[in-house]
Amino acid sequence: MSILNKFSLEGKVALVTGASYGIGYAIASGLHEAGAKVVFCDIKQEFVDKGLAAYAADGIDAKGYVCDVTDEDAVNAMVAKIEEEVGVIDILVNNAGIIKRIPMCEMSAADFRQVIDVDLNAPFICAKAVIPSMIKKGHGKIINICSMMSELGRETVSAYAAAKGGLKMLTRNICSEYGEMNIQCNGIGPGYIETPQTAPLRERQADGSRHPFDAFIIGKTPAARWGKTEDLVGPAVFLASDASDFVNGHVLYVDGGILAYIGKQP
Ligand code: NAP
Ligand code: GCO
Repeated sequence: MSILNKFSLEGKVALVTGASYGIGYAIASGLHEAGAKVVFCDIKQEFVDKGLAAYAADGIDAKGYVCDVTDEDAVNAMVAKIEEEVGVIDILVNNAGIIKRIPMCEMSAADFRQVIDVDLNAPFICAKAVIPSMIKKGHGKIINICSMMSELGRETVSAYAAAKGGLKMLTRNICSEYGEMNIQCNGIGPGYIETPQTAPLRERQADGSRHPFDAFIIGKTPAARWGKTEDLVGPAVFLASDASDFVNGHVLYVDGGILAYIGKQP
């Protein structure tokens, strides 16, 4: 097989969670361009409809399902429906995620649990739902969308950091348990990416100047810019394809160099 063919996703079925817009949308579009049949889910019908319209406008024949990824019965029902309507899922991208930026001592246990539920429990639920069919088929790729917060902490994101650190370890554990069955589970750790999730950190000040966090991130990133969702597409196609068949339990940080850098000298 030629090296370029190893990157092809022709004939594969890919499920990307929370992919009506943002990082999930870009990754799903890239997997489609590499040949995969794309299926996505979102928690609200309104967003599934918007997602379907956006994919159609980009010439992508995607299938969308309403599903709360924290609800195990709903996830199992969706996976069964996808297998029946589209085929066995070859590639799962656990992308759906939320963040609550609240100082830890002001955060309720209910808020903390909700972040853990969406960002950590849901990837477990979705992976568990697809692995049995992957084993029967003889291969599978699971990509968990991790974060800088899988490695680093910062004020106000205790629940998110706990969940994304846990997701890095869930990634290694899925690799450990199912590597022998030819399932590769890897993570992508995006740096700071321009999406609605990070919009509050980039809001312009009343005088038109940059948000202090925006300036801080540019100073912390050797690439000196925020990431674009397209920056994540090449790494996702690589980890979804046969080209990465001996890469397992790894988190590929796509961060413009943040984790390598101490930050700009004042
Ligand atoms: P986003 O713009 O907020 O999109 C997240 C998506 O997940 C939305 O479509 C959202 O749907 C969906 N979702 C949330 N809860 C869900 C649930 N229970 N069931 C199904 N879908 C659900 O976020 P993003 O910035 O694209 O981030 C995508 C992933 O990358 C997340 O895991 C995030 O933590 C991670 N990440 C982001 C960055 C960044 O800088 N943006 C960096 C590192 C990692 P609704 O809108 O309908 O709620
Ligand atoms: C924050 C951000 C981050 C990013 C991302 C970094 O408030 O610090 O939202 O958590 O979204 O996950 O990789």
